[in-house]
Amino acid sequence: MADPRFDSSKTKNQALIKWISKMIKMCNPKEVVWADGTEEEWHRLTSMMVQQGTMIKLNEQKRPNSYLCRSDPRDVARVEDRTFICSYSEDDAGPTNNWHEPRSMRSKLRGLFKNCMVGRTLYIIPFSMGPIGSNISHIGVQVTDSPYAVVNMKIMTRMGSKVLEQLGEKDFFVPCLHSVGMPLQEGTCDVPWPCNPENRYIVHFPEDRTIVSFGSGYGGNALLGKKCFALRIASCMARDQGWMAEHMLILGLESPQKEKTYVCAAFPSACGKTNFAMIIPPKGMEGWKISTIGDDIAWLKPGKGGRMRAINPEAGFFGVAPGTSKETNPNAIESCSKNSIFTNVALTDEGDVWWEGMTEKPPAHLIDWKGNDWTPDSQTPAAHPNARFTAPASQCPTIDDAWEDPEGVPIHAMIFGGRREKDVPLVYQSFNWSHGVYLGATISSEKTAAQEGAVGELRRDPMAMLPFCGYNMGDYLRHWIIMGKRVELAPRIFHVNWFRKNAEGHFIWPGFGQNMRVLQWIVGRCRGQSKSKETALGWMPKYEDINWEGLDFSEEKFEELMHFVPEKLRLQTLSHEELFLSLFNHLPKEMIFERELLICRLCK
Ligand code: O2Y
Ligand code: MN
Repeated sequence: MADPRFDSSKTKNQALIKWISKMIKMCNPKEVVWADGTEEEWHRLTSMMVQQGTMIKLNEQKRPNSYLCRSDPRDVARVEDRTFICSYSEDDAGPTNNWHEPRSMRSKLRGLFKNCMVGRTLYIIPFSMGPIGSNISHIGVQVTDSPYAVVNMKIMTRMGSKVLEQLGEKDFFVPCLHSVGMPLQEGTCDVPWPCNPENRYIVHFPEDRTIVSFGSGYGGNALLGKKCFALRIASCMARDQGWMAEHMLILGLESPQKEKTYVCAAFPSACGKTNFAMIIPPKGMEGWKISTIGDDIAWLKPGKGGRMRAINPEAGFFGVAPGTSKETNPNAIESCSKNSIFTNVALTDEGDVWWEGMTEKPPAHLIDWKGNDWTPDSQTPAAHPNARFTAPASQCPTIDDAWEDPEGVPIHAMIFGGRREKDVPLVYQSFNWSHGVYLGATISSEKTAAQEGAVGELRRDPMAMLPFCGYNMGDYLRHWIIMGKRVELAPRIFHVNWFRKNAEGHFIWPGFGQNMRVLQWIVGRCRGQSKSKETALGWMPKYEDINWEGLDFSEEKFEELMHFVPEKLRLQTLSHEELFLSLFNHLPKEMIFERELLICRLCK
């Protein structure tokens, strides 16, 4: 017997009907609603959340059609120690993932989900990661009791009836089950941000391609299309199906001669990825135009022209607010100027938003992210450091004309970035694909005071995928090696480091828009137009190989920026051993050979 709460006539996909019916029976919600992503739904749900105290409508004149949410202070970020990969074998998850045996995990989750939506509405969100109909895109269906997740998913994905049409009767979808984990018993009042911090589980079943998330309403824990699907599950699908799911931004560069080049780039967190995706050409490079495809995730598949073709599986930005300003990233500021959701930022007396770094001088009075009065004398930040804006990518002034092209854009270069104050030069190019994979596999950042461990200690984060690869990192690196052979024209691979400091502790490189000069050299290398010299690390630009028009940067400073001490790097190279040893029986031999070759090149 069909559940009377569920209108199954919306789809003919029997697998979907069966799964949803099962979820309804288990979660036992008060009602079931298909989410369609329409404007009518947006207004209905945002009005409801304003009434319930979950959202505050911002000043319509200053921030049209936009809302502020304050989360429970215990629910403010992804929770890596509560994130699990439940593959059949522990070896398949590998030593860098939190593995849990799948049967006992399912049983645990069944217990948590039993009646977890009592008194709440269960929303069904059919969504497409990537342009609907693209052969690089994939479909998911999220079941959730969080209206906050529904309206964020409207911005971050393509959702609604068009997706159901695309799914058809038989097509495959990724089931994504989510609950805030706080049933609403009759007669009890709801809280503005329901969650269950004591029982958080962000769980992935790679073989079944399913995701289950319990207890958190925040970001990557609740918007399941993002890290859970587009990276952890998609990385497994990509391995099995011959494509790549990467934690990479995608941007386009058009030369003054109107030649367009697309690049992908991976950076560890806190390296200004969104700023780089929307970079503004500096003085002296006005003839260059940049365009944005995506700021966080790239799906790449061998395609037309013998190149990797990339799409951004997302439709919006879930950007870190603090530090974003008209000076650091005017395009991000414009992107969230309307139709946006702000989470854990501060509220101004005029009904607009504010966060640290938005303006040089903070307003005299604010309501902080916890709902308390705040003045510049307050001892705590007005916005949480992980406060976010959710904004439609279509509102980005630099959005690329081809950002929704179902064929994807052809990728000429891949860039891996590290955050290194010492030792590592501004830019160098790998000698070939397997050397490039080695560069990506060994990117590292010095730990900051905000991270666990000693300040300055190196944190290795292969391809910036450590928290996001759904399977064994060794197999993942092997997959990279294989994919380079699947295309005639594999992307050229580069390593950059914007963060080098001098003896006085000042950044040597100005960064931000000036990074365009490095991008110009990279484009030139891909097109056989830029010169370079061979070094032990790879191909490097000489001073005269970089375009310095409009920037006063001496050759002496450039030498300081590019200098490296072979002996020091050789010792650091030996420290790659630790990660490589942990992956030993899965690691492709190319990684060992590349390391040995590098050590030989670094020897006198
Ligand atoms: O804390 C969260 O849930 C967000 S994490 C995030 C969001 C947007 C882009 N990247 C990330 C990340 O952790 O890499
Ligand atoms: Mn990210």
